Amino acid sequence: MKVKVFGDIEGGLNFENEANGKMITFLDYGAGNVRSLINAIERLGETVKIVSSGGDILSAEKLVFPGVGAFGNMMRILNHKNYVEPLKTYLNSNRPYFGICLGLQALFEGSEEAPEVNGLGFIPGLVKRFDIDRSVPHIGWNGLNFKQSSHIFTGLRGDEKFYFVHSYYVVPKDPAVILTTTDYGCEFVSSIQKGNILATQFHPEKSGSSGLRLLQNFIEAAQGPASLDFRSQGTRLAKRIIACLDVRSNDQGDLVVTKGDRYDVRECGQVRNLGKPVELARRYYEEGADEITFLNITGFRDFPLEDMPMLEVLKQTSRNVFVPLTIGGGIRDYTDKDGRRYTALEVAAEYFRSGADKISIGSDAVLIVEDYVKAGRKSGQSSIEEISRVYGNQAVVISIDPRRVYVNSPDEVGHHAIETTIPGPKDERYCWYQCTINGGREGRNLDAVTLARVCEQLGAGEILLNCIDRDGTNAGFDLELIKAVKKAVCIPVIASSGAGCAAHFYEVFTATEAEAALAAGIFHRREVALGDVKKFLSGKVEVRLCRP
Ligand code: 1PR
Repeated sequence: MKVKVFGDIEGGLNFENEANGKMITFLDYGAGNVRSLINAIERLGETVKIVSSGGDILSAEKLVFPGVGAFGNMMRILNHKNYVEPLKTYLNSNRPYFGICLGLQALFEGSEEAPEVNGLGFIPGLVKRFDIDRSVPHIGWNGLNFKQSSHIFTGLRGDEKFYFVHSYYVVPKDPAVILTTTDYGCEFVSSIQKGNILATQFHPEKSGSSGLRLLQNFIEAAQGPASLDFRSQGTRLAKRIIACLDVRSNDQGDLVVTKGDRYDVRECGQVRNLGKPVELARRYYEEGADEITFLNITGFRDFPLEDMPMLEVLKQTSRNVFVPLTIGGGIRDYTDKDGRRYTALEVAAEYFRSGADKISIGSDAVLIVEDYVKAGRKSGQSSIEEISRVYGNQAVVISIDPRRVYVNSPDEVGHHAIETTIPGPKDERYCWYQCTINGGREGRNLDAVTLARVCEQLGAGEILLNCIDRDGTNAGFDLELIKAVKKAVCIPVIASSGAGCAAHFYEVFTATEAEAALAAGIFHRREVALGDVKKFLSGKVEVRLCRP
């Protein structure tokens, strides 16, 4: 470790330097997961110094500015901390700068996301929202069309993919600054360079070994060949393969990865133990997982901020795993035994600080939507609204745990019912998908389609669509459920539950428009390796293949 955490100032991480030598100055304005980027830089052997005053910016040798969250919030904090003028001075001095995501957007004059706030104005142009016939946010692994050469591409092949997560993109007035573009419903600018000022819309710290290489090139000012293809061939967003780790304490008190059969995780009375969370996450990263999801499956009855091992799992995982991490379980308002009230936002903040890129909300989302349906309007204060306001929509995933309820006619219930090709036990031809809470223990009077639709309106950025009927069965994904939910929302949908072989992934990606597919049991039991799923899909479906 080159840095030591000793506190927490205004929501940001505060680090004390322990070593001299090469120093990367790091601008953390206190939103989202910056731990991963610090871990990535340390992994490359560097020391990180966190900016705590405008003077730190002015004296920096190399400045890295990661941005997560919302443009307006970011600029307000930069203004409040008096960082804007030092940043402008630093940029004008042409010293090395690496901006990531909002750290790219901040360089521009302003953004449609917050028209009332000025950007740094270093690069003439604006930031615009995607207006495309595709799911927004643009989430996942996409490629680069190279417009010019740069030392940051040294050693990279031309066809590698990087992790994007954003709803806005930059439009520079001067095309000479464009390094790469990416295609997603339109061709947008995915990285820029002006002298020593570099910035990417994608997240190198979340882009596996390709991203680490790019960061290393920036840090070392690398010189050397890159096998780049300057013919613009177009890029495609990859379908994501996600490994899911359901985590809980077993009867001996050890935190284990478990796996249910239709949500029942016990076998002969004992909680199934399929491995250790940190080790398994690392294995899946090395096998090529595009994301890792941890679900604290007893979070509904425990309080996550007292569940330090889970936070520790995230911290340890983010040291070695450089793809996005999602964490779910217990994200809701909570009052502890001493009567202190914690908001869901505070719980989420702790997860982000510990290394999560996204949080997923299960039970609380159902209760929020029930209230919304009853009141006929938004409260403006739900966990979904509050967390997405501070950390951005892309950081909020809704985990749905539905089960089929069969009916003879769609008019029999006031829910979104579908005609099904899998008839019910009494030969019923219709079903609706009932939402459940508390790990499937309690069914509610709400259907999954309505839940997904309302959560999108409240600010959720993605749907993790489980299915209790298929969970742990190896029978394949519930395609009818996925199609019904996908049709109702514009945000990405992760298909989950039931994967039993590589062909099931092909099926879900060709029969539905799901952007990602998640599996647990087949990977934990080593029935199919994650890398083999990718190999099977390669050439048939766009996937990210890892660097050897
Ligand atoms: O309600 O906000 O506290 O969140 C709790 C979270 O824990 C929810 O996301 C809920 O889905 C999850 N959860 C609760 N109980 C269980 C359980 O299994 N008893 N796990 C549970 C849900 C479902 C999937 C699973 C896929 C793939 N696990 O995530 O990984 O079904 O499995 P497969 O490939 O083996 O078929 P809150």
